[in-house]
Amino acid sequence: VRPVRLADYRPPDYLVDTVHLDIALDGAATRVVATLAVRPNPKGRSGAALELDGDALTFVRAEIDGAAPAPETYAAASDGFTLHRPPQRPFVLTIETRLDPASNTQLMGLYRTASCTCTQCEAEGFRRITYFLDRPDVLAVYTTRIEADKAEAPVLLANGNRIEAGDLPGGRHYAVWHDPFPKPSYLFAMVAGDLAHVADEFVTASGRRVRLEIHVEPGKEGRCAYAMDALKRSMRWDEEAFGREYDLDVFMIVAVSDFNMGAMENKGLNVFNDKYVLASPETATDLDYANIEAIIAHEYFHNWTGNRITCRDWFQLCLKEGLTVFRDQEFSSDQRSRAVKRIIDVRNLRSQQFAEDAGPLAHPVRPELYNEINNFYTATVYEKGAEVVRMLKALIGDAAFRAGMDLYFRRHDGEAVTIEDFIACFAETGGRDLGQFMLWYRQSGTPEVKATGQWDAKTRTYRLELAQTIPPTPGQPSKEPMVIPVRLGLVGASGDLPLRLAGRPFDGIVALTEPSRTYVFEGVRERPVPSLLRGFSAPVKLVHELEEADLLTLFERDSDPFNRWQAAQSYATGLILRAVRKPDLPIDARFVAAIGTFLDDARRDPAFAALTLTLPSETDIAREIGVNVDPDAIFAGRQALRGAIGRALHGQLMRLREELAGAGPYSPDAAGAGRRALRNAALYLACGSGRAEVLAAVARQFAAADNMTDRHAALSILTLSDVPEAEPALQSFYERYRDDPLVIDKWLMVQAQIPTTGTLDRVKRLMGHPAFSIGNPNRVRALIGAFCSGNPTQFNRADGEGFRFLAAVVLDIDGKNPQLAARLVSALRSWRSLEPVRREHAGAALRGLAEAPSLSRDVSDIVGRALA
Ligand code: B3K
Ligand code: ZN
Repeated sequence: VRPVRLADYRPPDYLVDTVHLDIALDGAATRVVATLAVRPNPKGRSGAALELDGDALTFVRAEIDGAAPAPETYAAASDGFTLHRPPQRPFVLTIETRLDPASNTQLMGLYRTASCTCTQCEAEGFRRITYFLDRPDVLAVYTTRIEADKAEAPVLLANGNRIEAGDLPGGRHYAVWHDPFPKPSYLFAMVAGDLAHVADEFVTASGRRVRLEIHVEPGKEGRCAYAMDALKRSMRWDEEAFGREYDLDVFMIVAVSDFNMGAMENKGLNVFNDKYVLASPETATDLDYANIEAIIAHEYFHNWTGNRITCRDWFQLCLKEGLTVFRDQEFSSDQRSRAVKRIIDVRNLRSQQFAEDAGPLAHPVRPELYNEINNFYTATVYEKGAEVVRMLKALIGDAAFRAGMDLYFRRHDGEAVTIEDFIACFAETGGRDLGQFMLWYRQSGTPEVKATGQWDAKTRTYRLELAQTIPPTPGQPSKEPMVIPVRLGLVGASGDLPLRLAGRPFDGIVALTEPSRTYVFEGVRERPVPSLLRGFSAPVKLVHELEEADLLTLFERDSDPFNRWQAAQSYATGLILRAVRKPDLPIDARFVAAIGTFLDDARRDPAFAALTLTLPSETDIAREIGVNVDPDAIFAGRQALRGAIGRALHGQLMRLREELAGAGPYSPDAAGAGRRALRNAALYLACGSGRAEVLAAVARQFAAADNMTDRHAALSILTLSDVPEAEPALQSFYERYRDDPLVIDKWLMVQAQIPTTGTLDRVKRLMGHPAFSIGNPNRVRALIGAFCSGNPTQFNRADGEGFRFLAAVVLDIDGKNPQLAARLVSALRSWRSLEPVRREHAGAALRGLAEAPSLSRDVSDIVGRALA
């Protein structure tokens, strides 16, 4: 395969103004008639052939302006349709194709899921429905007619507003939908099936009434209330925070059970993985609720950032994704606790994106080359992409940022644009040159910022030197210095010291633009502890050697909650690293004592306290170590710290848990969720003591919980602790929820994460369990994904069995669903940082995959880059 390069971008030679799709669902002989109003693009090459994309299509016939073209004037194959000499004026091209949605196991294009027939077109799925200029810079107005058996598919949905519907002979019926907003083909969607729905209404700021519908499998209507509420809050928030109103008469969400990812922002008809719609206290955890809120918001926000203004080409993916993640993060921050949300997002950024950026799959936020675009829906494009927008806001200030967004919406509504177009708006409103800032889009790798400081008592100054380096990454051996916003303060005995920098009051942020720079703060009357990178103001690795006493000062006194949390994490990380290197040394009692003091006050902000009590993960520690990683040693080191805390503080932890016991029924709100998070974090640590009465409390919580959050937390503590109580709990959990696939996913997941040697066999056994299905992405991710990405010791077994298992499963899945298979392989993205024995096994598994015949482009791209 030849890679696609950003540098090769050319405008399309033809444009399509309108699309009429006539889709008659009829089992394996589903008929699609597409009528396209085509015209030469004044910006394209005149006289060029018209080459429409296709993928696995069966061609039936074509017409140009109502007449069949001569056979030698066109070519139709399963992977494309070419008109050799198209008319050099507007013309109407009609093409008929045949499809079989039921045999589409890729879940791209038109496919069958349990309750309906639905579509997924992003990135290149529309070409699996009909021949088209399947690229985001071809915007057309779509009218969709769907015809189906009325008993089988009483509900017929597509983008836009419904303009017509009626019955047909033979028990069939039809509906016609029209979407007045020009859109790229990747935003096309239709759904037909036997669905139930809940409806509501939203009145926009300007007084327009919008009908809201959530369509689900019949019987699941009772689980949509939270999603609907989140949708209405999202709609209001986008009006208030960004001045964006919804633009159609109806907004629909459809929940489906077979879906390759989280959700899809099709215009007016979002299609969701049912996992991110359906929730009830009995079946969903607080985390599920938070994810539903964030993803409902994310897809809704795409209506402006992605749909009304879209990407010129797929290299610009972060234009819509990074920006929309930033927007959904801001939404959740406003709905819940900003500090807590920030910590959760940074934790996720570090564990996913930093890991990606440090390994062979590293790529810039805006890649310059791809073999398979589906492999670029990554943490780098999404999460680092959001960080870049966040830095932009920090650098130019809130007001200029908002003005820049307003300008972007005004200037580019209805267009397909680039990152340069986006950034130009902020250069204008912020009144500054953002040339150097563009490096954030071009340079991959996580910059390292090294800080050294010195206080001078005589001159009352504090000299802070910041130096940046950016590690080499694939294809980018050397880097230029970036612009790095560093929010900071100096903390004294009674909190933040008032500072002056270069003779002026310091506003709390510096922008490092050189390889290194020294800042001299004035008026520093006491020895301060620097609090750097407050709020995680840039996606960098901060290297700042602080004494443990200084970390404690920050933990106790920093005005920035993120850095209070960070100080505790850094301290704990240091202790675990020490335990990994010197397993025989006892754990530092000062840290444990500080946690004890902290517990006295933990009730004030339970959600924050829960995060503080959550020890750095094994993956965090592995990233910190970087080379020759031994996951077993890391596991043992982390357990040593957990054990020390549990043994010293179990009484206090269990009392705190008692005091926080909720009164009244479960509610998924942030306050309740925070309380439960703290109780369960305390229980997990207390359980590290190994004491019988703590274990008994976990087992009681499992049996008596009135909500899934507490029941699931208890089950996961039991399984992680490898105690005899785990098996009966797993058994009873299964019996209770066997008919609820989304809950059974949790059952699969906790088992996949048990950190003991029997787990691989267990996972293999579970693949044969009736609850498992290799064709369903949710089941595969819950069992195999959780094992490979969420069980460091067992996936990375020293005998290599974990890697060989992954390779075998990937080969099996690749034949059916390449996107899903490719996702699984990325569990090996950090293989080079393993110690030599494991590294050898992992490399062999990758090489084995590389040699397999008929590998999909998706998997061979990931494997090829992982081995490069
Ligand atoms: N835009 C979709 C992701 C599509 C992934 C295609 N492989 C969901 C989202 O980011 O909102
Ligand atoms: Zn998105």
